[in-house]
Amino acid sequence: MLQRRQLLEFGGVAAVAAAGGAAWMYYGSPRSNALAGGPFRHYPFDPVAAANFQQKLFIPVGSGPFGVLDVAGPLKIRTVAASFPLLPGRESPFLLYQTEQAGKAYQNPILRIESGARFTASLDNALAEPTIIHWHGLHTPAAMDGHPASTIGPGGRYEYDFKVSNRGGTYWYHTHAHELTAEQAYHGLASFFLVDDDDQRRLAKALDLQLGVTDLPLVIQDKQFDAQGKLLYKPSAHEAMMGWLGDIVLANLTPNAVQAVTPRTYRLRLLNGSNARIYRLAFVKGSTPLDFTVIGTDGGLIERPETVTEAFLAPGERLDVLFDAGQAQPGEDIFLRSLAFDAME
Ligand SMILES: [Cu+2]
Repeated sequence: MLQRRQLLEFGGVAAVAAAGGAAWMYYGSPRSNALAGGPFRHYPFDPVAAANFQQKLFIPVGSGPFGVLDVAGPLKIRTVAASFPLLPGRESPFLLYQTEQAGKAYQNPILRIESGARFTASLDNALAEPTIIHWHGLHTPAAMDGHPASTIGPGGRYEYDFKVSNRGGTYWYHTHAHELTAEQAYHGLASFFLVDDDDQRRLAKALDLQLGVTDLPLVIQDKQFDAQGKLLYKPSAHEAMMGWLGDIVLANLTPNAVQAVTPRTYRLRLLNGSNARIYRLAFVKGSTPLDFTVIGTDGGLIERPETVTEAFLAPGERLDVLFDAGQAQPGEDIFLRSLAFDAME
């Protein structure tokens, strides 16, 4: 039962704000470092210390890592072993989905496609181990779903071809390799799959939202690193069953991220891409929780927006929220935090 306290004491993904520009910071705070098995080892990335939020939040652009790719035809996707500097200046082995479109290269692209469109892609496995892609949340025929039984070996290829019948919303894709899903996803094989439709466009127009500027996909993940800053993954038998927890919380692969914001409404597409950690998210100014509005969940936009001051997000779940950064004065910080909770209540 000692394990249980470890979940509870976790405090934050943090965000943000200052003024004319405020800032978002995303941090996690395992107050009891028991979950990392010792004192915090990676100064200056201690997720509890607000002063350490100095890394600019990674925000996707039109190509490159997590670039937004508006699907305009069949894609050739390759899984490759690569490296990525998760902790600044420290390369870590990482697994990536690579693809190209119109002369631009992407790694782990944020795929965006119109509801009702046909999605066609081949997956080439250039890893030394088996893999397969699962389209999380999308309604697909069984053979297109990336079930672990469809796993392909090194050098193998899988062809996907299905109609995107879901309505607009925030979905995602990730590895579903038989018995390797947790480890491969932890090492990078996951990204967003955004479905657009008229409702989404009306919302964006009404609120003047722009993907990558004021409409921000935000994947939250906890990870552990070794002394060299390389990703650490070696669950004990118990952890293999209960889930591997990290002691650094990354927002869009950025540790202790901060983002300047202006006093206006932002849409955040929150995705819990962690292996096992549940977050109880709140936007906090000082010790005051601020209002935010839930507009969508795993199935797309909800019937009626709901204003709340906190929300739970379990692994794999998405939450589309609107947050008014005007709740902070110029120069003030707002933190997106994960509050402590008792998982057994
Ligand atoms: Cu999934």
